[in-house]
Amino acid sequence: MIASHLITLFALALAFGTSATGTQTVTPAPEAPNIILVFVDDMGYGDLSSAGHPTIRTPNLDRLAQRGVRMTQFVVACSVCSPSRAALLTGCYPRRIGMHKHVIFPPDRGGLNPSEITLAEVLKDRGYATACFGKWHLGHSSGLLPLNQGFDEFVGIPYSNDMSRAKRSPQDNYKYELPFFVGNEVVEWEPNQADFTQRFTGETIRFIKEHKDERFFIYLAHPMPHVPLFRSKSFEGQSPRGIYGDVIEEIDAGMGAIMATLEDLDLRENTLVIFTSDNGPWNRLKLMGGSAGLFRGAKGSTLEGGHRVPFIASWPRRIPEGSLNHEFITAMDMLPTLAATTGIPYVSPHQIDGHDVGDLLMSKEGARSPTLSFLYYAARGPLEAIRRGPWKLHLKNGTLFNVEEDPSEAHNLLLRLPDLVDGLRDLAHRLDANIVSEVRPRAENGDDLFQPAR
Ligand SMILES: [Ca+2]
Repeated sequence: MIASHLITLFALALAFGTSATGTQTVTPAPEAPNIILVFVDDMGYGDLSSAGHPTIRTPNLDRLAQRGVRMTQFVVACSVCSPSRAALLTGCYPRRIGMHKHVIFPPDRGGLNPSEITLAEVLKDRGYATACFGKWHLGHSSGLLPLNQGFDEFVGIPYSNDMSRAKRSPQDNYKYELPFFVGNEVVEWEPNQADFTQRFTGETIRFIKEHKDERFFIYLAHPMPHVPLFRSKSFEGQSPRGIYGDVIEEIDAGMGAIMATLEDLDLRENTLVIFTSDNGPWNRLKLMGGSAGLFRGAKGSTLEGGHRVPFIASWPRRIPEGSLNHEFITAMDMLPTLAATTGIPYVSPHQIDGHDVGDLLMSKEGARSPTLSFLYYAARGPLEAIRRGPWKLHLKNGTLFNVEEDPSEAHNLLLRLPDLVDGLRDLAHRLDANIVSEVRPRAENGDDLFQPAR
């Protein structure tokens, strides 16, 4: 008995170490998967044919869902780009890490603090080759780019594709040009955006081929369908939904090419592919924006349409085919969940907000959401709503909805359940105060980039 304990302890001592980033260095289990995390920009819950869109065709994404699970109650942590991406990659509320105040613009010298631990750093410490292709939007000063946050490779743009002179009239006199990066170097200014979807799909396929004998993690953050919309010649005028449909169909075709590459290399069975979006559709832009389906609200709103986005996960070795799961999960769950797929749970050296939801993705009998309460922070930072179980209270106007019975947030129950409203309001302020009391600062400028957080 004692001897076996000693052997176990010795084995653990060999398996664990601590890296420069402060995460555990762990040798992944033999069955640890490759991971491809696709995070498209501003695509709505209703923009897939499998979600009921009548005129956008997404056969490849529909097939991906058939070979995996669709989570119908997945939310992002913020309804705009930078905070949403910060939460996905760190497992934290943007508020906790100082990334809650709207998106990063070209003159901004700050960004995600390098002292935060990203999903890429966690997986890199577990032996993965890591790459970020597409849009970053977590800081573009030196020291804040993907190569400083755990990625071995970065090919893409540092912020949104509309922070550019493309499609702006000369009268606009827009000051900033869009740079295109390879690693830490700008290799182009004002790149041809019509190439974007194919280019980032191509980089993904190249990286898979180059690292087929290792484990890899690819974060494919397509800049589309954020406006201005662009697609390559061969997709022009293809979709009855117009240019927005063309753009989604090109992303879908790219997913088909990536999946075919995995099949060809015999990697499909042990690659976990996740497809989701950073926030709801930009419906202010009318036909240039997508659809949130039956949800009310859109990008920039704490109504469900801003936070609830498509979520598909496929890993043939572990996720039963054709699964549909209604449990509540969040983008902050991705870091602990994906880390745990490597065989050993992730123990963060500092407070994070996400949970390991692997049992839900894998449809384990009786598995329930570990997220008891979720706070909805507005695009510019303030707390606006709370969800607990099926209940969602909007703090500003005091509206209360049961978002499982009433996903469209159409039937306000405020007057029928006043005690519940008071309880939820108290809880929201208590949880928020807790986070605020432990805030870790974002990086503010070049000089401070490498200073510790506290
Ligand atoms: Ca976005």
